[in-house]
Amino acid sequence: MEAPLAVRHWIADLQTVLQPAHVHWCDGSDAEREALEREAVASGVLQPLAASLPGCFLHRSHPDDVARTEHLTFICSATKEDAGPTNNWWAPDEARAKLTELFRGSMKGRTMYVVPFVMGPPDSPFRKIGVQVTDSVYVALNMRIMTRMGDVAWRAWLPDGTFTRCLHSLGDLSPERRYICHFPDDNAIWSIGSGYGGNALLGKKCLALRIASVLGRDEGWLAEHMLILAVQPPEGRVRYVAAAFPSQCGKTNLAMVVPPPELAAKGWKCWTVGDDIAWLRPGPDGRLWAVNPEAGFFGVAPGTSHKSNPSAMDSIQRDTIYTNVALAPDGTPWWEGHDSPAPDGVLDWRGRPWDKSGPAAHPNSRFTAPARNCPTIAPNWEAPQGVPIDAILFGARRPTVMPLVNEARDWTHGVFLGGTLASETTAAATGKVGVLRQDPMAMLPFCGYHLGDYLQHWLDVGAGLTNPPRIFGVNWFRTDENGKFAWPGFGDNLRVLAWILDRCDGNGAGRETPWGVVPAEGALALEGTNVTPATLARLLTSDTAEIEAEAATRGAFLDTLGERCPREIKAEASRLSVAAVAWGKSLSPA
Ligand code: GTP
Ligand code: SPV
Ligand code: MN
Repeated sequence: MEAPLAVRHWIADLQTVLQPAHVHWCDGSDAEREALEREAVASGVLQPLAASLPGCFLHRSHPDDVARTEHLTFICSATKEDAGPTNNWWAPDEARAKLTELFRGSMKGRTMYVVPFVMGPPDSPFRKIGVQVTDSVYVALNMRIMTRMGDVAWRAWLPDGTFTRCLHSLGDLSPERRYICHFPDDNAIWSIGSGYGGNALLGKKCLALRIASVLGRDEGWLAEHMLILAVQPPEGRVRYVAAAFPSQCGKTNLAMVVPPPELAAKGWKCWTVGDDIAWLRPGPDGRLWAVNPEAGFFGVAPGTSHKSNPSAMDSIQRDTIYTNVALAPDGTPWWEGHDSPAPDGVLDWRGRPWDKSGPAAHPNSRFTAPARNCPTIAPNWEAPQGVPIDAILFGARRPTVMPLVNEARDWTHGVFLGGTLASETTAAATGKVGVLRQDPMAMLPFCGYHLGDYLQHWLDVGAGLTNPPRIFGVNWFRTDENGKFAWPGFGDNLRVLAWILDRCDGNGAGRETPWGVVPAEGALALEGTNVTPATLARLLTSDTAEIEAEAATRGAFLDTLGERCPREIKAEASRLSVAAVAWGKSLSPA
């Protein structure tokens, strides 16, 4: 099928700048996939894996190109104020001039792949269209898994002809000449110098979050860094939960949660709708409806095993691209936290015999697998209108302070809790790991405009909902006195979801704290775990002084947003510290 004229003109213009040796228009067919895979194997970009893993390949990225680079990511809005204090801003003209220099001739001797794609189900009224130009066959093959790629995009072309122009080149892969630039006013993304993940698969964080968040602001919806999960309590109807956790904080795992034996025996069931991004819209019924814009999982490999995430393990047995994992001599991938210990003779993520001086697999090594491979994919995961959300969760890595679960008083309180979320940094982005930072709604690296406006937009969307989801905080990462995780996590997180859904129904016993309501004693089912009621009580408690300090930190963060931070949200920070003091007094009768 022929591309629309606007696309053909754009590509012709790009050809003169990029000067590729060949142009390949991707159609998305199986024959094309096989041809691209052969090409990638011949050039050493991909390595076929064991015959027991049909259609699976290993890719080793450049060792300086293994994660998102937030300091090289820019929002090029008309003014710095539009990008806000949390984004790197670059004046659009300057950014374009600098990058044009780098793009000029960058595809000499290379093939330029034109990758049309749809974000969202192609028959969804909420879909968005992108066209990515790239000189990376790895990126083209990943986009084929992560999006609906090929001629389908021409068939799903929007009536008004809008599409996101996504320009990508590996350049020379030097971090010195790496820039990931977003032009929200032009609906365009320019990325050069990286072939990895969110830097290079432009449909994902660049389009579906940074650009889409701006489209959502203008069109009345929300683009969020959230998983979407379907849960059916015994004899109940199917409920839907959306959860925002920062990168590497458990979205894929919760999206694929498997009920622990005790809950499975009672009849609990779960299905996956999405594992990383949700587009949320108010529906005509006054509820919030969620669509997963992606078609695959770009999941964290380390820690993934049949024990922790059997659904993910089943999803990655075929048609999967593994990036920066270790390689066993039998041609199967390996990583820390895999089912079995490291086999003898394993090659590390750089392809060298593993000398055990560091991890064998890179901590941000990943698998790219089609969502349809997932045994727990929800039958309605591609529903054009999405699924109606009952509960929104905000969660993060917090060894202390934040309770295992807490229920926000109301939408505004929930927007405050989510909007001032803090978490320890992880290997998903370059930089130090384990540093506590404010990551509002898990969107710090992904919101394409001023965060104060973003919080206001959340309030506005909430005000338009007659039946809004309830909002909760969760924290799977509290540690005990030995620094070990005190909550078993993974499948057992469904125990927390069970209480959350009970609360949504007006049931579930709770007790008031400054964080909102937490489960009352005995309200959270523990049989089958080794968690004692005393441990649970500790998981649900925060020290008064800690809460006060947390309120101050959150308030100070909101101050950095300046005038654009909604007053109601700032007031919540003061309210939290007052509540902490009052609560402390009520606990110590002296
Ligand atoms: P991104 O793809 O970067 O957005 O990450 P994500 O939010 O999908 O995180 P993911 O589910 O891949 O988990 C990241 C890491 O956290 C993995 O190493 C998991 O094993 C670990 N993890 C996930 N859920 C839990 C949990 O409930 N408890 C504990 N202790 N660890 C968890
Ligand atoms: C994340 O960092 O949140 C990811 C991986 O999901 S990436 O695609 O690199 O953004
Ligand atoms: Mn993510």
